Amino acid sequence: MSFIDKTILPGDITPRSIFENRRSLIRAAAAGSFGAALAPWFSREALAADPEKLSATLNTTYSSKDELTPYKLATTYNNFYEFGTDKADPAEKAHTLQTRPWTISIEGLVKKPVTLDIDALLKLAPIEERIYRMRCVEGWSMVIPWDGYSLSKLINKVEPLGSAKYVEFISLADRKQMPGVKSNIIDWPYKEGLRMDEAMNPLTLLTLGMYGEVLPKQNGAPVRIVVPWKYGFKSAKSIVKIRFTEEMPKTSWNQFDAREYGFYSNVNPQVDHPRWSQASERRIGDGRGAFAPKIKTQMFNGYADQVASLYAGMDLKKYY
Ligand SMILES: Nc1nc2c(c(=O)[nH]1)N[C@H]1C(S)=C(S)[C@@H](COP(=O)(O)O)O[C@H]1N2
Ligand SMILES: [Mo]
Repeated sequence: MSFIDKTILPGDITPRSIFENRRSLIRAAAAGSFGAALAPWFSREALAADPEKLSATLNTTYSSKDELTPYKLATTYNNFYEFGTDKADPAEKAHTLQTRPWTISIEGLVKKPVTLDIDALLKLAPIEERIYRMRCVEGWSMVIPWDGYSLSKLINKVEPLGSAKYVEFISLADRKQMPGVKSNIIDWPYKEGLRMDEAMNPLTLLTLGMYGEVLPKQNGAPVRIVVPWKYGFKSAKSIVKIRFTEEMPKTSWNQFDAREYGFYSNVNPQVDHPRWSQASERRIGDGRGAFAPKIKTQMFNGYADQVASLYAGMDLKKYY
């Protein structure tokens, strides 16, 4: 099982779940309201019984002016394979995730390895809100106000050694809390990684909340990474470990299929996924659901000014 079921024919670039959602969207359209098609758990109350507010200041320098994806869609249309492969699974099933107590250990090639608990992370630096465009490798995108601070602030505290060239992010994998971990679609735990300069880029966000509240479980509570110029799968959820390494770390999707999911995975409309084009995307929740027209995908997801220099001289067709 991949992000897109391999039974889809090469010419059919419609993500299966969008296709399946069409039925309910058609029903909603017929009923004249979106609300008519909502599942019982599709309510704010069911999603976050007591959402904890975060005080965050909007960072206008790094924020997109695009229209926000409605909270309900951003929290009910998710990829979080630890809770199943259907877009609706995480919102339905992630309630079993225990987000407190939670610690994250920072280890490997650093002078000051440390284990921090979630409250320490919340206090480590002032929380900013960043409105980022997020582009999934499957061809859909969202615009989400994330709350957190640059990962570089945490990295600087642990003082990486000169030999540290990469950073590895490791998600929780606990069968007792995460029903999807019983299946072996990928080699758990979910692992992702960045080159050191990518991890230090101010856009790379250590993320503790969204829409001014602590992260909902389905979005990777209590702490995740967000890397807006890369395909969504680089933004690992519910992380428990950050490791500094000399070698390029093996990542879950790259191990699953190296031809389809490279290490860099920068959003690039000129480099097609082996089974579909990446030239355009559908913005989830622009009011037209699955019928949203395709919009052109931008190089580095529109963040070229901030990140293109990281890849100067690299053949991005080779290093996809
Ligand atoms: N641990 C973990 N992190 C993950 C995933 C996952 O399955 N497991 N899915 C990725 C993918 S493919 C995307 S598009 C984003 C989705 O984040 P969102 O649900 O908050 O929008 O999370 C990424 N991080
Ligand atoms: Mo994704």
